[in-house]
Amino acid sequence: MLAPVVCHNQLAKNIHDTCSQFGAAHRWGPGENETGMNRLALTDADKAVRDWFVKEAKGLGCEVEVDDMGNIWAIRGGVSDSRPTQDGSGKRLPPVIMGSHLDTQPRGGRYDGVLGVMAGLEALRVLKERDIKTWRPVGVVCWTNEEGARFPVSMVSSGVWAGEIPLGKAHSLKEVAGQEGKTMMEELERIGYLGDKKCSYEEMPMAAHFELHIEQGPVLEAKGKKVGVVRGSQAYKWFTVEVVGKEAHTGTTPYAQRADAFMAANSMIHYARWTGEEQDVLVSVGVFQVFPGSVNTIPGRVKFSLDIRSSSTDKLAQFVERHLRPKFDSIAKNVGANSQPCSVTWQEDTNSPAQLFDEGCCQAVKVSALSVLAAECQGNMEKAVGLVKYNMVSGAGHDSVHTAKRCPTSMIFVPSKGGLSHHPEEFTSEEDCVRGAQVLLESVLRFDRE
Ligand code: HGY
Ligand code: MN
Ligand code: MN
Ligand code: MN
Repeated sequence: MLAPVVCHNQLAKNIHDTCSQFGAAHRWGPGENETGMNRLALTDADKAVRDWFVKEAKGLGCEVEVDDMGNIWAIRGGVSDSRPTQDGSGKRLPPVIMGSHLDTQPRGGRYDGVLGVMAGLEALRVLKERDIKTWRPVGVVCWTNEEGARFPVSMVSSGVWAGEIPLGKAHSLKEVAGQEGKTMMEELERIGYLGDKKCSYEEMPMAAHFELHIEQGPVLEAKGKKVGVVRGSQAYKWFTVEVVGKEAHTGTTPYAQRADAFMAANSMIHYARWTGEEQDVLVSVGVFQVFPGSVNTIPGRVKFSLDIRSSSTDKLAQFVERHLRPKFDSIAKNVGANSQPCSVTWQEDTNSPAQLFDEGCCQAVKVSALSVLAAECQGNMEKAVGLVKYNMVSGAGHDSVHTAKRCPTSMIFVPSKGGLSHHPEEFTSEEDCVRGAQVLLESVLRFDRE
């Protein structure tokens, strides 16, 4: 094993501390398990954990920079900093980065995103305490608003970094339906994380991006695997669909005269869900608004989110264009639910094509996972090989999806209990967390030594 062992209880403590101190434990129900994480992007809870992270990183001697999307870059210098780079540019070599996110879902779990950031911090601590010199600079980046739970474009900051999303569009993003409508820019300024560094791969290049993340699905646990080497992620799109009908009195308006926006939307969603299953496309509605929202007024307007996912980018696009859009139009025009026509409009919020990760980085993760597991299995390579799941494709989106467009990238998965995530009972054992952190550090050192 290349890397010194990551300290078990320090990592466990950091995860516990950041979860118990910053945006945690909102009790929603009677049971102990009804607590969860509520650390939405750019809220006070997010600010608090960011401030904690910056203090910790500075305490480890890192240079800490914030860019104009609020991403926090904590960098530990490398030997090459003091040498003129090969191309004579005199510029420092781009850092090898361990990245993930600190923001959560409204009732999120304790590991989604924060594990990758805490493990990165722990890796930097180990390098410092053992005085291990890396050739390249090595660092951790905390990406802003990965979840998209507050501002409706997920992975937005890594998307700006990769040049996929214009900065202006990201800054002007308003909170999702039902919140106060603040923009990202306003909230970045309010919490003091509107940095002056330009968030772009040209200004802030990375040599590589490794992300440790919980699997958030059932595969590793079901197959008895301890580490997943992630080869890529599936495609997904988010839309906001608006249906406009006509408000009217519920007691006096015959069906023949109704343009009921809710009933039209209901038929659309029902169609999308069942056709999705036929076409092996995942369809979910997480946000649903009815206007004016009165018991005795027929809804004149409805807005709902569509989260659509498929292993194939083309299949997802065809599903939307050939199935959903025409069917939604015909439903709106009064097929089924109404006798009077409604109108339907679509707004595309997130568009994330299926993305493959870098072969070299995946190899570094694979060899590192085997090295860590072989040490655990007292050198029994056969056993170690059986504990790794190779070539996993992530069902969830991650910032690595965007970084992979601009630098070598790979991800490391550790098991999720019951495959559950985006839920207060999301759980990954300390042992699995530490093992993942160890593989992360090994992967970075292997890449650095290439
Ligand atoms: O939506 C996702 O897959 C991720 O949690 N942002
Ligand atoms: Mn995540
Ligand atoms: Mn998530
Ligand atoms: Mn009345």
